[in-house]
Amino acid sequence: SHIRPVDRDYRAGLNRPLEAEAARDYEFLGEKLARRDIDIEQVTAQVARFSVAVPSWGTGTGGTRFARFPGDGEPASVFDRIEDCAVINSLTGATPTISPHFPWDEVPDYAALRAHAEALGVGFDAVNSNTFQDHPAHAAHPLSYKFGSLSHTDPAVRAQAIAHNIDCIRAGEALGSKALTIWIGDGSNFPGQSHFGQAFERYIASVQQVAASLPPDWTLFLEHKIHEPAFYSTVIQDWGSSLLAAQAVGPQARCLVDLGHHAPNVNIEMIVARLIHAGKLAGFHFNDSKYGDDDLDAGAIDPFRLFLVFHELVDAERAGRLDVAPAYMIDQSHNVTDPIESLISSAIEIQRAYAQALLVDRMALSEYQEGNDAMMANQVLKRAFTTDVAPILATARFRKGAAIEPLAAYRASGYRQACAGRRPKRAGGGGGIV
Ligand code: LRH
Ligand code: MN
Ligand code: MN
Repeated sequence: SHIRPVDRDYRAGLNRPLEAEAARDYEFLGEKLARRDIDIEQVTAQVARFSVAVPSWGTGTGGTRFARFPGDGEPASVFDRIEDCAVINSLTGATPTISPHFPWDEVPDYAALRAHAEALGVGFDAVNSNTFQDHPAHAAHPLSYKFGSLSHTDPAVRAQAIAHNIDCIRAGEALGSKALTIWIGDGSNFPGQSHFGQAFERYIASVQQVAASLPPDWTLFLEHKIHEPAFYSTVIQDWGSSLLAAQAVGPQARCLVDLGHHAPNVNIEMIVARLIHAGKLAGFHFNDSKYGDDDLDAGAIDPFRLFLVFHELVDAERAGRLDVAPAYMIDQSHNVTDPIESLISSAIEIQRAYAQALLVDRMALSEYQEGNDAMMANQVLKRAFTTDVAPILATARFRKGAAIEPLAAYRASGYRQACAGRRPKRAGGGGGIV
């Protein structure tokens, strides 16, 4: 390939001087884990199978509503975004799919886009609809979403939003996707502005119409978020509303957990456990946050929480309580870093949390829980979390021909500089994800 990081030989060349040390670190960790009755090869095999989708919208520099500071060589089209994803996947070996967002991703020719992705070794994950802003340039959206979309008081706006979601399903079918993620910004800014019950019922009725257009092997992911853009009330503000809606819509609808979409201090890992109990967990939008929907890099602020989420998932999986494999996606806004570097690092952090969760001594934990030994139960988790699993991640990457050190390999490749030469510079200014 003309894209250096996508070239297997190029990566092999960068790996060569690192191989011996990586092997020694791996062997040493293997001995230590063996003393804990853990077979490192089993862990590495599971880690190697782990993957997380990259958001197409995360490949460009994000921004806040105050400003956006674009970098050089940003992707200008969905074709460029696919190339960036291929770079991330080639280096990490952990991100074989991209999650598109419509109409942000403008696709002139679906078959051509699919072929472009396949040639670069990537495929498509859940498609995302966008009825949280107006699209004046698009003939399919003549009406405004200022006062909502799927829950709008005006049936014509609801019909437009429903039609857009169905269009997204059709687009996803053309790309080989199997899920549609719906997040709406619908809500209110003033007490009294909106009738809570009626808005929720309108939302459910709309989503039922979208669901009626789903192919049988598709899943509908309903994503909740506590607030923003609405600041007084939000129609799908929490996992309770999401679960009620998913239950009303039927078996194809499930609840997606974006880690940034909860009130401060909420116990997200427990929400995960509850959704598993209900058989309604769809998957995740991974990111990290300090205050709200910050969309910071996964694991950057609170890696322990990320670990605790995976602990619940591994626990449920081992107990045979996961009816379907959760969908893992990243959803971040990269404002001060090269988005490719953030996505590489985030994919690794997510994989790290999974690897750590695989090390939890579940038999011991369960005994301490039964015996109400709070201290030792916590120690079991801490022991797994504090194990340095980096050699497992590096070995999993090396064995599949990815990079032992992805970030260093990315920088050495000069990929961004090469992009700067061939991609147009994009405008800065305020606001928005694109
Ligand atoms: C909303 C959200 C949702 C959108 C994405 C751009 O905050 O998390 O997933 O589709 O951001
Ligand atoms: Mn999200
Ligand atoms: Mn969000």
